Amino acid sequence: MIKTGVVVCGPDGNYGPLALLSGTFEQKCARAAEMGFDGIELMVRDPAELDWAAVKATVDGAGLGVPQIVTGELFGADGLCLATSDEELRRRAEERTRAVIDLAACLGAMVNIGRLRGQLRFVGQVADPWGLAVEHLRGVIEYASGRGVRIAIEPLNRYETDFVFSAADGVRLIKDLGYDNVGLMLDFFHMNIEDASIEEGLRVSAARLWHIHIADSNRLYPGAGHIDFDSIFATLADIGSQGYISGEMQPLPDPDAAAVKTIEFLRCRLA
Ligand code: LER
Ligand code: MN
Repeated sequence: MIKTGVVVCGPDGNYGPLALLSGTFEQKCARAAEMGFDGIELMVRDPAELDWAAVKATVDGAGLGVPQIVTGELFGADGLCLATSDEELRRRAEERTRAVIDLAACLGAMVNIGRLRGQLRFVGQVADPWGLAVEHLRGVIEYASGRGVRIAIEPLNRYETDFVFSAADGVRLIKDLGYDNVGLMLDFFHMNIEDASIEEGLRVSAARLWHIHIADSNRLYPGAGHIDFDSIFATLADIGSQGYISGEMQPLPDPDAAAVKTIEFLRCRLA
């Protein structure tokens, strides 16, 4: 069964351009529950800024699951990344990522790694930059494994990263990493740019597809752009996809209206 989620910024601020819902974190969680979402996807920067027990009490009190912690703002807001030749930056990125993994263990969530993975151009002039980037990811993945936390690699479009663009690239990275606690999350916005066929991308990754971000081609709420969701949802049903489909998009026309449009869209597609 597919559940519905929405990306929400944690109580430590309103950073990151792709979170939905308005008000305090408590109000956002209440709104998500009222709208009918099964869970919220927590956008974080620094877990040390959060009262973990209060976050857990808020989501539990609203009856919401937390399928994933989204980590893009560790890079976007604080410039942290794992694949880099800058040893000090990588040390700080690993330290912050371990804290996110600890928070995820507390909330029973996965941790996504998109822009946080760094870039091949950051690892310097080496014979095998992909291989070195893979090595730079191992430390936090092994830490997550020891904490019983799953890591979901997110392919991103070419304007946000320089490796792992398509679902097939994501499958290759998971295979090269070789850990059971590493899977794939796919984002329809990025797939619309990078995958020759979104349906084929879903099929090739089905065995390790753990989570989906939904937005339309213009990164607005689903239905506002030109993606053919009829065919995509037929494919999801055909491959027996489980997990969450979580709205991650521009908060337009406003953060609440975008969430309402998303849950209405998902409710009729998943009925
Ligand atoms: C994160 O989930 C994502 O999709 C990125 O585009 C954020 O920059
Ligand atoms: Mn995404």
